[in-house]
Parts: sequence; structure tokens; C-alpha cells
Amino acid sequence: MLHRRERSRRLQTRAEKFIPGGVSSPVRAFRAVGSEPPFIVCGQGSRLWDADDNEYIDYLGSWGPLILGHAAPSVIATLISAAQKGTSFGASTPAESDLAELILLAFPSIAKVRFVSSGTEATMSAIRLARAFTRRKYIVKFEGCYHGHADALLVKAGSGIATLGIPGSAGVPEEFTQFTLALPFNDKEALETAFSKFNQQIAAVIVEPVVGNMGCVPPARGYLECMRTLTRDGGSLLIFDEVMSGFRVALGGAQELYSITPDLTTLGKIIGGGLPVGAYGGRAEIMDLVAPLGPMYQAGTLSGNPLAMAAGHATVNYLFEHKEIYRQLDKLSSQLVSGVARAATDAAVPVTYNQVGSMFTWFFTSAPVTDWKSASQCDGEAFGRFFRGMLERGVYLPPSQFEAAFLSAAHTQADVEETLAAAKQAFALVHA
Ligand code: KE4
Repeated sequence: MLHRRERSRRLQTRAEKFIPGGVSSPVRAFRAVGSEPPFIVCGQGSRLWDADDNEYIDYLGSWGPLILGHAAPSVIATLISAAQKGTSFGASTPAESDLAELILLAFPSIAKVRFVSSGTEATMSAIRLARAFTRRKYIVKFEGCYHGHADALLVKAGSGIATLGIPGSAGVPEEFTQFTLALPFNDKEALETAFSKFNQQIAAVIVEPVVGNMGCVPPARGYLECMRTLTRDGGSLLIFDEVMSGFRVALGGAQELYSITPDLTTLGKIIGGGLPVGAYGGRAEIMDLVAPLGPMYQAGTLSGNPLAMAAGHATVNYLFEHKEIYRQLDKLSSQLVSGVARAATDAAVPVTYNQVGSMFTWFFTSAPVTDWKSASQCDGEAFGRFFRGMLERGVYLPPSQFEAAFLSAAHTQADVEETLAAAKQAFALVHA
């Protein structure tokens, strides 16, 4: 059944008069999947509705924050109550300590945490803090990992291993990326080469311990352990960017799942329950460098905003009180992911997949995806046809092959069965 698009089309035309591309973030323009973006007007549980009253089963979950689903009752009730007391004070509130306390409980590596308003601010601040603590300049990141749009992190990999990054965006002077190394993910040798070449000069390694931004790619066995050893021996800090994986792949994130203790952790998404939030935290001896205690400056008008703290606390507190959610999410996600992969095989469409808990990606390629090189071999056209076929059948996937999809605690067995039925039809279109 072809979805109506008239109202969304009109809304897109209107939005483009005021906003570049009509979107507040590029990926929402659906350019990567050759589709017109529906304008969303409502979300409830596992479902979304667009301006033309089309209904979708949502596997985007606002790019990760909505592990409890849309408009979760406990979150909304808390939010309404908080909003009735005001929206922002620019002053300390009890709500910040309430959420901070839960974060420290879930993440033993975090002795102190600072709230900001986005994941970008969190990683940008963590990098600055690592440089302040180590008094070093070089940063290591990985191809295919995204940590927000701070200049120093918008780099493309330089040619060859352990060569400095080149700006990945217009407007970023090469001087701003000259201390950023972009290495292949899951490549121990590249990491060892970088540490020997830039011996004792590396301030920090920042990594998505479970990558979401090239699609879902888990760390190879022993890889994070190797990273931990090299950074510790090299006097560098290990920053786990858990903006996406924090409270997602486990209550204590990837560091709990893989038993690795980073020096700094960045968080976002789930800890705001759908409101703007980010956070960075770690050992007290590092965090005590942050102003007003120390010389590393970072600030924000809406940092620790009472509504974001309230929605985040309601979400995280619910997860603490219902830890069985993680087993349930893993079970239902496994059924969904393997079921869709089976439908691809039945339709002779080459698809592999990666899944870590309720974070997953179907890759349109026949080879395993373990890094950016293998991810970039995917057939983007085929993914686009599948995406459009699913959207037309009421299934809302992330509008890019290189993004993770998410299942929430609001998704049901019936949602999965409906999705599998849609996938069988959508795969038939991929080669049509
Ligand atoms: P924000 O500045 O978008 O809140 O967070 C940046 C960020 C940092 N670290 C990780 C691991 C992230 O995944 C993100 C942002 N994630 C993307 C989705 N892959 C946000 C979606 C968008 O850019 O619109």
C-alpha cells in the first residue's frame, strides 16, 4: 500500500525556506536512501506517525535515546511534573546529583561526571581534558567512528597507517586536525604502529567501544584489551565514547560488557531520555582539572537542564529497576535480526549483520563487516531499495547503511512478526 506523502512534501517545501535542506541534522534529509523524509508528528511506544497519518514500527528510536520507547509513561509523568516547576534556572539543582549518582553506580570507572547538552560537547570536552591532563597534543580516533562534529574529530584517515588525519569537512583548517590520527578499527597492528611512531606523545585514544556509526560493529576479541594496554603503557588516556552504547548494550555500557576500565567515558542519548544531553566523566584526579576546580575550561547555559535531568533520571532509574529488560531486548532483537537475514537469504540478497544487544545493522554485502573498509563495500543502492520498501510497508529504519538500528522495551513480538513480513516483500524488490 503506497503511503500518502502530500503533507510531508508540503512541510518539506516549507522547511527548506527556513532551514538548510529543511533539516536540523543532515542524515534526516534521507539523501543516503533516495527517499523523501516523512515529517513525524507523534510517537507512542514502538510506533511513529507522520503528517499524512502513516504509521510506522520505529527502529530508529531517535538515534538511540529511546530505549523505553516513545512517550514512556514514567518519563512523561516526571517531565510534566518537572516542567511545571520551570524549564531552566542556570543554577544548581538536586536533579543533576540525582542523575549523576545513578551514572556513577552504573559506571564504576566514573568517580565524577559533568553534564553538557550534546554528545559532541561531551567528546569535545573529554578530548580537551585529556590534553590538559597529559599535556600532550595527539589524539587517536578510528575510521568509521563518529564522535560528534568538533573540528579536531572531523577528519578523514590520512593515506597509509598512522598518518595524520586530513579535514573531513569544509571549514576545518588542516591545523585543527594536524594532531589527529585516524586508524582502522579492529586493527591491533595499526594501533601498535601508531604508539611506537608517536611514542609518549599521544594524549588519548577515543573509541566507540561498540561502533554504531559505520553501522553496528563490535570490537574483535582482545582488541579493546590491546587498546587498554597500549594506552596505559604509553601514558595516554583511553576515552570510551559511550554516547550510543551507554545504558544500551548493558546497564554499564560496553565497559561492563567487555570488562574494560577506560580513563574517561562520554555519555548521551539514553541519559537524557530524549532530551538534549551529554556527559563526560572519569577518575577524580582527571575530572578535578575541570573548572572551577582546575584550569580546563568548559561551560554551558543549559548544561544539567532540569527537564533533561528529569527525563534522563526517569529513564535510567527505570532501567535500574527493570534490569531484565536487557535480556528481553537481546532475545527479541536476535529474533528480529536473524529473521530479516533469513528473509534476505531466501530472496538471494547478500546480507550480513552485526548485533550487540538491541543495537544492530543489516549490511548489504556478503562479507563480514569488521571495520570501515569492509563496511564501505556495502551495496548502498540495494540498501536504499530495501529501506524504501520497508518504509512503504510501515517499518522505519535508520536512513543510512552506516547507522545502527535499535529495538526498545516497547517493541513486541507482534512488531517483530509484522517487520519480518514486510522484509520478505521488501527484499523481493531489491533486485526488481
Ligand atoms: P550529538 O552531538 O549528536 O548529541 O552526539 C554526537 C555523537 C557522539 N558519539 C557517538 C558515538 C554518537 O553516535 C554521536 C551521534 N550519533 C548520531 C547518530 N549516529 C547522531 C545523529 C545525527 O547526527 O543526526
